[in-house]
Amino acid sequence: MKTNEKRLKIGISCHTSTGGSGIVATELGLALASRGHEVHFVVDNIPFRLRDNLENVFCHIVEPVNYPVLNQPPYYLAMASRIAEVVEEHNIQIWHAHYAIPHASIALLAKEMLPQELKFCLITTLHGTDITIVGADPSLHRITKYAMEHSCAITAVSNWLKHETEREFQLSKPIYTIYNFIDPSRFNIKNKARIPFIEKNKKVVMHISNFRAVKRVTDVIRVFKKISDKMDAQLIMVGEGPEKVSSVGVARQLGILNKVKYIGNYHNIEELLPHADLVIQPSEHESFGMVALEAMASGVPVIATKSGGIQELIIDGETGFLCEVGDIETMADWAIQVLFDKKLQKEIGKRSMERVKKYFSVDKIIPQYEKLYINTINKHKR
Ligand code: GMT
Repeated sequence: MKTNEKRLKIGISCHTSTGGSGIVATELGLALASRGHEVHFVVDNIPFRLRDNLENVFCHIVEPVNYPVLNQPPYYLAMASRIAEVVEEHNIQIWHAHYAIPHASIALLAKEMLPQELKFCLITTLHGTDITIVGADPSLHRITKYAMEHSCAITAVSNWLKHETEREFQLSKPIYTIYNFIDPSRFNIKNKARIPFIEKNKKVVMHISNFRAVKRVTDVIRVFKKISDKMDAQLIMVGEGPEKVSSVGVARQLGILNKVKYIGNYHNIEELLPHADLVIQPSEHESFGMVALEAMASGVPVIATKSGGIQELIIDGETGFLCEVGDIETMADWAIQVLFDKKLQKEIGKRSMERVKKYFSVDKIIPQYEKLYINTINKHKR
């Protein structure tokens, strides 16, 4: 089947908790649906950011059987079955798997189960830790490579991730870079809603993540200690994850726990971000840095690290600051400078918003996915 059709039927599988890959997959689905495509999610739960009840968005929840003989409910197999059913029922042309593990291999299994005339085109989007940590692990290296080799097209969220994947897996096919995106109009909030835990007359420093080791959340606390030695400030820690305990421990040790608020996951991040004077994301590496993008879209300066694809987003000194991983001193110096200098804070915020609009807005990125879908369908005719 050749297609010039404007309206595509697209399936999406992704992680549904607060990670960046699930957020990107959900926002992509919503944006595609609002451009008239029919979008079917097959997932374990309603995705974290699935906010609108759009006419052409469908969410199929996988419910694996739970039987005592099985030591775990066979979720991955149930998901493959569900994808095959959804493709058959709705005649889906493209399946878009987000985060190689396990979604690309699950989709391949679903494809294997379908008759020739229903075999869909599998697009796999690599998000970062699926390659750098999980897929690179010896236990999963082979299946990750297999899933990528058998995808009809592969995308990565930055050139850095594309090159890392090429280096680690030596694939025989190209990887296309398609950056993370946001809708700038959602982030350009003029009237800030009052938020009870944001204290007036204090500088507000924020960190947002899933508190995994790669996020180096204790560095955030150490930088904040230096900030709070110089000015009246509060630190808002947004998210949940395994390193939260150690960050609380460091804040207690440094005697600043009363200035740090842990608010857990927060749904309307676009309402929260405008209250921040600064966002600190000191990750070991970020393949793109979705949080930094959202902060920039809100006009908030970001301090991040010179590591990974985030260097394709932030121009050091112009639209934020990039420091060496673990360099608490330099991060604190920039933080203090930008927090004291309202003019600098504003200039960086303004340039950041412009950069986001120009290169990372929904209008710039979604057509790149649409083009890839259509080219892939035309290349892999059913
Ligand atoms: O940040 C995480 O560890 C979660 C991870 C995910 O897959 O959910 O985020 C990755 O994907 C995001 C969306 O493409 C990127 O913006 C993040 O930079 C990336 N995280 C890392 O590379 C550590």
